[in-house]
Amino acid sequence: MIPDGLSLLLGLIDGFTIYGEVESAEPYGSGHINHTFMSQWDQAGTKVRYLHQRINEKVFAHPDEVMENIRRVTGHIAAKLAAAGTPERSRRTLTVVPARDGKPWIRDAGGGWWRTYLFIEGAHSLEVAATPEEARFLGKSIGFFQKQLADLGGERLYETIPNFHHMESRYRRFYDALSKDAFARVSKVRDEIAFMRENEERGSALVRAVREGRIPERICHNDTKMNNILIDDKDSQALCVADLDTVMPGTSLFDLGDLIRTVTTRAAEDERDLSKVIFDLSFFKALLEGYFSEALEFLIPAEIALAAEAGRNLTQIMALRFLTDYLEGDHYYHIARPDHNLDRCRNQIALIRSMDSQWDKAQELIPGTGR
Ligand code: ADP
Ligand code: GN1
Ligand code: MG
Repeated sequence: MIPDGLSLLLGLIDGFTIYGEVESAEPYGSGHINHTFMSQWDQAGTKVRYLHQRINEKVFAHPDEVMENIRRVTGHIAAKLAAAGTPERSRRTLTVVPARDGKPWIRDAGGGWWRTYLFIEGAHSLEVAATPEEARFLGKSIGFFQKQLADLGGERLYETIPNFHHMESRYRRFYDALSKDAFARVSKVRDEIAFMRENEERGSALVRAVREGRIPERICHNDTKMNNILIDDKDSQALCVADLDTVMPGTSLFDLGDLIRTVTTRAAEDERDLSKVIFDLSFFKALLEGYFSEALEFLIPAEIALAAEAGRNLTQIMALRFLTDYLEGDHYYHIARPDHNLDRCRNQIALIRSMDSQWDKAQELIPGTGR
């Protein structure tokens, strides 16, 4: 029998540089990609928790490169926080707990890759934003994150997932899944396929802007959906940007776009009642204000001008990826029910339609467009 994730973890957990005795360990969080666990330890009478993850190797072909990026990025942010005298620094960036051999991972018996972080206590994440104020601080936290990494020196970071937000290559894969129709699902999704075809040209707006050199490459997070941002229970402000596997070269607009996708509607990403999937201009406005309060100082006008387009673009790429995964038999995203990926795809299409119905008003909220 293949051991489950928890058994694998318990078999190697003592290999991390953690003092004391492990008391319990259990699955944790609602991410779609890695297998995440939380453990509790007794350290001379103090209870301390850790976060452990088995890196998804189907998604990240080179976990050693993922960890090298994370080591550099978290080291850089930690040094900046220290230089600024920021309190509670180990709650404000992820801290990798190395293995006893000094490596930032341990391999399990099946070849899987495990890592450990300090568990950030007294924090939570949101699945949906409830108020414009939340949208504002979520935006600000990503603007600040990008700003902190703007001066990371040394070699270019590894591309942990090549062409991650490259719409044209995502379309190639979609057409491939369509022509194979390996799970006989194409006939069930005619409307969604038509939507994807109609929007293909517009969808490559960001890719074209990069290719033509109109917007610069920057280090960005690439996966800024809101549950990757930890919020302090004490003051309800953003505390720490987590889920750093995809921190790599990209554009500032990938991060802003994914924030817009997840923060500007009060509906969850897999909400099936599409009448609830509404793009809310007041959330969009607050999100932009928060993000630009940090990012305006380093962005160029061409990036700022594409802000609304970025939100539409990242929503479209997610609709396309959910649909492709559905056609390919749901092998990428964790699903909790049949048709989960199709529900997610329909939800994202509904969000794009809602954005489109308020497009001119959204554009007017972008700095420099004559409010
Ligand atoms: P996935 O790649 O599967 O999305 P994440 O790295 O996002 O996995 O982790 C899953 C969830 O666990 C996150 O959404 C976040 O809320 C929480 N989390 C991640 N890292 C920590 C940490 N160091 N301390 C506390 N909670 C964390
Ligand atoms: C995945 O890892 P997680 O759950 O935070 C995905 C993102 C998608 C998101 C959609 C590495 O994010 O690109 O936007 O699901 N991450 C990866 O919910 O593919
Ligand atoms: Mg995550």
